[in-house]
Amino acid sequence: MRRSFAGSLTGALALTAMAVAAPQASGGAAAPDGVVIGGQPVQISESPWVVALSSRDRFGGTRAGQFCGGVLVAPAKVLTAAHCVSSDVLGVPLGQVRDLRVIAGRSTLKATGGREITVSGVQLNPAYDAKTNEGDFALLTLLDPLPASDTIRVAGPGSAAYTAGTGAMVYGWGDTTGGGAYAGELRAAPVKVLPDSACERAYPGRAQGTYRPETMLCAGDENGGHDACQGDSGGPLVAGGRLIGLVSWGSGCGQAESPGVYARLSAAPETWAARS
Ligand code: 4AZ
Repeated sequence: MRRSFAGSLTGALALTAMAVAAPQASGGAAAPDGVVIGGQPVQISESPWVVALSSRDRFGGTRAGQFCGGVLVAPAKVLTAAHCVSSDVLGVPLGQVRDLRVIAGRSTLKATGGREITVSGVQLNPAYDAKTNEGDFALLTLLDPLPASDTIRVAGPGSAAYTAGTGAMVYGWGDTTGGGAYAGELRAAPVKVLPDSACERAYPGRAQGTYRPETMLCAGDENGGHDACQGDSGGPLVAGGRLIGLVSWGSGCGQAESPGVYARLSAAPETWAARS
């Protein structure tokens, strides 16, 4: 049983360690069909703005050190979740992680294509609250820029893309089952922006965390089966060709009554990404 952020972060770390160890012990487990939950493999060339956050030092080499997702919003700027660079996730303070990198242009983590670029700076959203997970944004600066054509634009605050009922896609290399089966290839799952009331009902506070519509976005599948999961955090939720959310938190994965909670891009610091 997984709780929201604080509990799930510890879980994410433990599950990541398991996922790293398991293929070595078994000689390579087949990846179940899922993800992200209920997704399909996608080519990175079709969504070049999806990147993986990596530290082999902290997470081992089996999955190229992948532990979160991110999104290229400018040639040398990657948006991710603030909680992804917390010591809860990293196991040590950020300053002690010597090999924090972004992997771009690679669908299959263990392949050698694309580029691995050193993260030269990390800015936390000044409004991020680690207790409530409000404003779950961090901006990474890359040592070397990527092509401008690989970036994605952010939906402006007034955009219809944030409206309940909008179809969206969530991308990641995370758990495909909710049981610690991590995807070796980038996957994407179709979800819908849900009314804030769906997440307010699911996460009224107390043990599950609290949904705050000003800074969070509710998305998923009313019938369950399509969702983000552990390891997808920081990755993109895209609607109408624009970034609308970052995978942030939730209770379990793919359950109809517990939708995914995303950091709402309209609440990100204004100077962090080009909006249109
Ligand atoms: C996590 O812990 C996590 N089902 C991410 C997304 C969701 C749940 C947990 C949403 O990274």
